[in-house]
Amino acid sequence: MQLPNLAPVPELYVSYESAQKLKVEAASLTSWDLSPRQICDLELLMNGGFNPLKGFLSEADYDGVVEHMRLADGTLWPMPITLDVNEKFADGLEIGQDIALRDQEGVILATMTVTDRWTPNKAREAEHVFGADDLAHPAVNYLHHTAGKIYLGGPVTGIQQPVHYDFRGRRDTPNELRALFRKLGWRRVVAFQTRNPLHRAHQELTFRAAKEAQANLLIHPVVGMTKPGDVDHFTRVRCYEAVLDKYPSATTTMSLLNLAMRMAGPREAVWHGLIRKNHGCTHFIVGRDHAGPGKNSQGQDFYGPYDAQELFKQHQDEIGIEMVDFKHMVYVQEKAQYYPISEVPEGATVLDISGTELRRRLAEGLEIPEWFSFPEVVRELRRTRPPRSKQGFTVFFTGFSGSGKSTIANALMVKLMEMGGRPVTLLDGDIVRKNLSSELGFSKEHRDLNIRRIGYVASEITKNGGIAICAPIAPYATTRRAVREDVEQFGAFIEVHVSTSLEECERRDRKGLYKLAREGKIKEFTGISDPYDVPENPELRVETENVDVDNCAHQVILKLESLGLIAG
Ligand code: PPS
Repeated sequence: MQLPNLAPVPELYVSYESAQKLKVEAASLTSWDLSPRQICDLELLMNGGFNPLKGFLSEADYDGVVEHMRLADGTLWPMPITLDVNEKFADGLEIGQDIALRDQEGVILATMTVTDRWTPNKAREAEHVFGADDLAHPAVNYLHHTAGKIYLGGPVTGIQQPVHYDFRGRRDTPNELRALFRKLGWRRVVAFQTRNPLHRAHQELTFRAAKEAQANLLIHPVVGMTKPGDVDHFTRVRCYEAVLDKYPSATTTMSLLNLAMRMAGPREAVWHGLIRKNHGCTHFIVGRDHAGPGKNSQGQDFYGPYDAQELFKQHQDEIGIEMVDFKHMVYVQEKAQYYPISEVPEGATVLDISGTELRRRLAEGLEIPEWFSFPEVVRELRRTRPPRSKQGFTVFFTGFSGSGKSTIANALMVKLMEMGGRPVTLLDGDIVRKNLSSELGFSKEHRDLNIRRIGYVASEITKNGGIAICAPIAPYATTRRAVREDVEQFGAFIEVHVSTSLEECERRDRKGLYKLAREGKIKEFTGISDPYDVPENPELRVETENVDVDNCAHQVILKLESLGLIAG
């Protein structure tokens, strides 16, 4: 293996003076507001992390990458880095036109000359790049549901780096890291890629990798976009900082990488290798199931456990970085020490805690032993992931007007307030319509907007550890599902169908609205002249016809207890 050439990698930025000029000129160009993923990609394009790419892929490069992992000129590149846009934006463009690329606040980060515009075959991209056109794969799901229909390609001219307000001192461009290694005299550097908190086993394996490669160690965690559901990067970086103290500072450093991962297993490993090569590293740790996306829709792993290592090995020379294979480390009780699983002494007691088991212990507030992790790391994780009985959640009642939703929701609120511990907010249908949604009517579009607003507020409350109780009619299953997805990013979502029949609601007619609806004096009335999708799998269905309100609210409390959301 050659020693690294620590000369700078080419960047796509123009000089400071040219950037100031270009920024003014670019203000009058047609501009595209970049998505969070595109901002990550653009940052690594501009700073040389994706060297040798000079911009978003052209159609010929894209085809080569998708089919053979190679750009049109034959250079190895495994991941399509494409600028996806919507049809409306693409239709307004001419080939050869310059466009401005803006971040989400509207700051112009770069310009791009559009040389290519095409409609990609997304199923083919999914099959080739991710191994299957299966929506259980997060990047395939993104491809079909988030990415725009049209791709634009062309060279990029960098004006400024995306702004980061967090952990600024820990972020380095490839050239900054190269300069650091030069300055420190680090000739051999092994990079460790991670999207998870580091525990003792990781420390052991990185120690071993550095020793094996006779290299210094770069802990290089991804803080851009990782797998949905991962521990957020703020928490992780606080955890990494705690662990960094346990490494000898003369041999180890940490830098944050603003990469948007795709969880593409083998192809991703090759991509990660190229990126680390650009950051001046000579060695790269590739693990079992590297960048694995989990199970497919058939319940099987997308990739074999060693596919990534094999593909990496095949292309190692071309990548220009040497693979150090990740050893699965386990704790041997009798020796009070970590060993690679293949070297465990015979008959010894092996201890291990899987990611799933760790999440369970955190969720239930159970012990996490010192042999497994560092107390500082566990403390950080517990702060972010309190046990379920201290997390926020949303109870979402749905049912016909007059079904009893508001009455049960009120009773539930009072019971939860009696228990104390978490703030409770009631977002009742009528109250929301007086405040949040006062300008809305009852068309499908307006109802959807109303429910999405309720969902947004509920998800914020849930995120911040509170209890949101919602009680709208919410007649459409798709909208309820969207709200569930919003909330479940942060905590539990309990859908309660108040299943009072339409006949009973109409018989009660507490507000006299059914009569008016029958007479045609209120239009689009749910159940009479507007549809209601009965929830198929709510967490709970409550009957109100022969059951009193207190009992209905109690059923919800029991459900919450059984889910561990309130202490029994
Ligand atoms: S929705 O569909 O979820 O946005 O409805 P929601 O915000 O819960 O509002 C329902 C309350 O508004 C009154 N109302 C109507 N309901 C249904 N259809 C029509 N056309 C309508 N017009 C007014 C009704 O009193 C509902 O209150 P609840 O509390 O559900 O009885």
